[in-house]
Amino acid sequence: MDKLFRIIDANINRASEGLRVLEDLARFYYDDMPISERLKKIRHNIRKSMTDYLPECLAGRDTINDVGLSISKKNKIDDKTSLEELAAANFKRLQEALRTIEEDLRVLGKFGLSKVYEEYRYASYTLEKDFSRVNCCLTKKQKLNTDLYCITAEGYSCGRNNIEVVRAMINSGVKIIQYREKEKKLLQKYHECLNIRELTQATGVTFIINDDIDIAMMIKADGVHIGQDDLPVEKVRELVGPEMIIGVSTHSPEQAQDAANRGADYIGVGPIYKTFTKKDVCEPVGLKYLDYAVNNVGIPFVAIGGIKEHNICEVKSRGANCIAMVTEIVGAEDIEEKIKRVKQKLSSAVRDLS
Ligand code: TZP
Ligand code: MG
Repeated sequence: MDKLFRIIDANINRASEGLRVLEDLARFYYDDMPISERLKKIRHNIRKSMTDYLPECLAGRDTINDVGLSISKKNKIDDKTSLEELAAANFKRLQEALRTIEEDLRVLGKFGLSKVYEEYRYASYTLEKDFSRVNCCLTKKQKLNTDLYCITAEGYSCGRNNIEVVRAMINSGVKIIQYREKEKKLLQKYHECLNIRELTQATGVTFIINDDIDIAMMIKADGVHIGQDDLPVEKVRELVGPEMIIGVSTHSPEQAQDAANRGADYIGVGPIYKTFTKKDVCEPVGLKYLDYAVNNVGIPFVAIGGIKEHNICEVKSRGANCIAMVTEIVGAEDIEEKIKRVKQKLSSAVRDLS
């Protein structure tokens, strides 16, 4: 029976090591202390609950004579190519180890303690789900982390089609593109989006679709952008799932908080200045709402509306990290030159803290 303690000892170590890997990912990579603390608590409890049997565990330990040691050293399936894989493998390691402990304790007649380890295993399933949410949020934040957000509008593109315009945007290093077309038929929009998805996928550009949730899902866009009169954010989330970015246009602090509470990943803040590009848009909300967003909105936001090369520094220096433009880019004589100048202005603008 003491050999069972050898198994239990190995699995306590296995579970603790798996937890440590996950804990450090949560703490140092995802900057998520609550998840890291929950993992740490389980790690401590897994050891603490076995304190009474520590002598038996140590007596059973015999690493040098472990017949499986050379196999696990050579094992190639342990190679991980992504953090998702690393996390998944360590949660599996943890759950398998807990299951083994649980079963062996039962054979040893320690039913109460076995139940305790069963509880840890259940807790680990919930933690795995919460952990994947954190990973998903970071991935989305990284996809939104850029200074210039370009939006299509063929009617303002001086005879160029959306695909040509998108190519120019990508060539100039734009990292987020939104497809926005109010007049076209669904089928035509679908084909254009399919084409743009290929171009953006190949170049690592984030692709967001305005209004058409169905197209966004079909072509596996990175996100959808909706307005105040569209479906509620939480209902859109039910449709698109946790990984897709949801952006919401907002025009007031109340709308901003509402969108964030409902689970939007970012909001549009505007119109900052007068714009004629959007048909049913409200009067400019000006820099006041922008100031509010800079100081009070906990999710990423994009300043939009009437922003041009000549006023972009004003918006940037108020603290807007990401700025959206439609006509200034798509209507430029030379789109690539325009983006280059706008990007230079954005990188030279300094934050005005007065
Ligand atoms: N949402 C708020 S203002 C606006 C949208 C889509 C239009 C912005 O267009 P432009 O040409 O950059 O002023
Ligand atoms: Mg809309």
